[in-house]
Amino acid sequence: NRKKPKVFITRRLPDAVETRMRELFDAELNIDDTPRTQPELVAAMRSADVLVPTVTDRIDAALIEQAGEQMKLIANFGNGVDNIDVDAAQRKGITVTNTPNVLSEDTADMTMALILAVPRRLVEGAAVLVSDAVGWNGWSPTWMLGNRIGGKRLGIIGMGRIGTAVARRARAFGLSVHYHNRRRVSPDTEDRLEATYWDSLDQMLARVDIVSVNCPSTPATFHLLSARRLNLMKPGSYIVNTARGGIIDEDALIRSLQEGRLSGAALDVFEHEPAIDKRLLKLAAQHKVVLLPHMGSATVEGRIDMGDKVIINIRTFFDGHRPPDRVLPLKF
Ligand code: 8YV
Repeated sequence: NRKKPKVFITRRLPDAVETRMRELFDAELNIDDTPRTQPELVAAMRSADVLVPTVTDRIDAALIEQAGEQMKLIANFGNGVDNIDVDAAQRKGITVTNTPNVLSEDTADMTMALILAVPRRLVEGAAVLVSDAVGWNGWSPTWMLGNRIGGKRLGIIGMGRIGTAVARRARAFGLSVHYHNRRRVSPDTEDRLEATYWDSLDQMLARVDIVSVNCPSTPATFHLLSARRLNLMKPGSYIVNTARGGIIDEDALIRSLQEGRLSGAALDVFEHEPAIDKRLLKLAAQHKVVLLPHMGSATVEGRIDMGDKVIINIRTFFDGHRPPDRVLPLKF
């Protein structure tokens, strides 16, 4: 009977996941869900065998350096690993895993909702009926007109699992799919999605009507949508971001929106999350942007699936095998 691994979980997880974690591991939960402080994380790195962080925990090189001998695995509860210094972990002999696949469809659903949100004035329309304060005088042929989605060109940045799921949905809505990616996807996938590959992001940006950001946040994608690139976009075009805030130069985006060069944006993620730039709130009040508080993958089913993945990664690792969702340091 082996000793159960000591697993330190930084945030509250769904009940079913926590119950299973407690059965299988010597699990330290975070019942009141207050984000762990840096000293608490240091203590965990020094005493636990496994750390289960989320997007809200910064697991940087300085923290990883302080890990004790027994710390073997950082099993991220999340797909994106931009919160973890994977290189530093590898140097220290610590394995890193994430939770891919299980959240792609939910994130793509939310991306599709955001693709529709500004052009079809979804939030603006709903706001009319949210209280008696605004009031509705009734339908008219020119009431609340938005813009048609069908027939427009969608440019997807990052054609991985989530990008592909977005492309499938977009096709069903009559959008044509264009994409930019480090690598071209297989000819089969391109055929299935009737997707056009752009080796040059600059050229794609100049030709599409809607841009959807679906790539990981890495040093190479930081401010990928820079002021210069935002300027290349067609006047009146529209940006959706369900990936990470820092991929877009948020200050430059705000200026383009204020100056009316871009017609709108729908953002689920922000550069300085959870702080939101006040200028974005003002643009939201004017219905030029729709803002969501990082909800892309937030479904009950998805969170349980993510928890199951974390558990499988931990169990496989302690059974002496390579965990299914091992993350390797990025190569450029
Ligand atoms: C979660 C996400 O909100 O997985 C990701 O990369 O952004 C979302 O699924 C969060 O990361 C959970 O840690």
